[in-house]
Amino acid sequence: MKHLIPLLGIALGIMLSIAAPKQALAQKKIENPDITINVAGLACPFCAYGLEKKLKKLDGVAAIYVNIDEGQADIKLKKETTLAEANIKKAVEDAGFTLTKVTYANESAKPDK
Ligand SMILES: [Cu+2]
Repeated sequence: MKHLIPLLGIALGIMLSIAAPKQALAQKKIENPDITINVAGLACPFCAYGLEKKLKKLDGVAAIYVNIDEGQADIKLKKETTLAEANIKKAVEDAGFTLTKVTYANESAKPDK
């Protein structure tokens, strides 16, 4: 009976490891992202998926592309919207990671203040 729980854990792990990379692969690379962020702690497709989910909830976000190898995420915003660094930071931290850098590729994505 004692070994049943680890076994269940392994079975669940296998199921998730099959499902998660598919999620990650389903991501579409973003052409000309408005913002690129560097995130510390991204290790696997689960991380990428969790981060993507949090970032997508931010107002104005149209698309996210997480690159695990580079430790980066590209953000595409909806037209005529801006996204403050503080909001990005909060979403990244809520997902369990550390924001190390924010690069606004498109200055119009940056709020005035
Ligand atoms: Cu992970």
